[in-house]
Amino acid sequence: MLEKRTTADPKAHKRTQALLDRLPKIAKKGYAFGHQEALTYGIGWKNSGSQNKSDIKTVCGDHPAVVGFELGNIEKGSSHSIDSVSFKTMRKLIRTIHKKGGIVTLSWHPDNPVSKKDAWDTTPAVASLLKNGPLSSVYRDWLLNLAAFLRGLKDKKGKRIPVIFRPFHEMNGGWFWWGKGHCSPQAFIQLWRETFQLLTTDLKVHNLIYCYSPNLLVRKNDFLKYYPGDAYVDMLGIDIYQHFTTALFKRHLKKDLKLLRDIAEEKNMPYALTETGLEKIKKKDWFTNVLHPALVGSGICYVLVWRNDSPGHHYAPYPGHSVVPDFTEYVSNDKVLLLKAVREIK
Ligand code: BMA
Repeated sequence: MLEKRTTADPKAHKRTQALLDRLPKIAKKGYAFGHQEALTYGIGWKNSGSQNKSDIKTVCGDHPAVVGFELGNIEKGSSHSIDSVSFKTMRKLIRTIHKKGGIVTLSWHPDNPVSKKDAWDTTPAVASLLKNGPLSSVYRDWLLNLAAFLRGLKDKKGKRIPVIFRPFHEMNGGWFWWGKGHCSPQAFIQLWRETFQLLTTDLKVHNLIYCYSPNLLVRKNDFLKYYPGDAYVDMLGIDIYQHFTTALFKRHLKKDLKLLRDIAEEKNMPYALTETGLEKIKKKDWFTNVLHPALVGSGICYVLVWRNDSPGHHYAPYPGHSVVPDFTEYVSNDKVLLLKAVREIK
């Protein structure tokens, strides 16, 4: 990034702007390593809020620098997320990470408001949520609940904690109700813009860095197909998982990270690999020989691997995992920044 970028939210708190300014500084030193729900739970344990634990720390001595949390269910005013995490605990852990100098990113898989099934139910719903749509008041109520949580993210002194907010992600894929084939790009863009307006103007939420984050690209021009505009976005991301061969994954990373870089540089925005992973990490040199070579020098400010839910669904090592030696070597690389390294970058 060549020059300072101002937050999309004109009333963003100073600390929000400071977080946005910090991201390119991180990218200059390497890239931050992130893990979804790192402190919330891991394989065989769950945090009630007071533990200073993550699978990553147990394995290598330091927490990830970026920690993701899932907000799905917050819109309904529920006490627990779709992954059964208490929002009270989540709030505590967000405060913990922030205090330690780490960065928080929030994903959101809201239920389908029409069918009332989960986010993966693709009954068309976006148009109904828009202003003048039949469910616009339902959506306002959702955002009221979301905003109450976001505004409630405060440190001990009562100052708001800035976070990276990544709503309606992977919209160029067809698996969520806000995704490709279930709404028009125009309706998606309208939903994003209205969400931004409601959160910033009506609900006075000013601690968000807005991250636009499609999935792996199929065609070159796909990235900006659902893009709401520079006035509504602070940073760019992309989600790329290894679902098939290593060779294919490497090709995807190379091509898409280059494309992401070109677009982000043109917009003067920081950018990240906002989700990645190889489920169960059965490849013993995945971190050192697959992930790192693709990321080093790519200009991203962070990478985030998905959650450690269970032995059958996890993306980061835990004690006893066959990838632990490789991961330990990976994080010893001075371009891979864990919490202690990132807290020094202010
Ligand atoms: C998905 C899976 C789901 C989970 C969701 C939100 O990728 O891990 O099991 O509910 O993310 O965290």
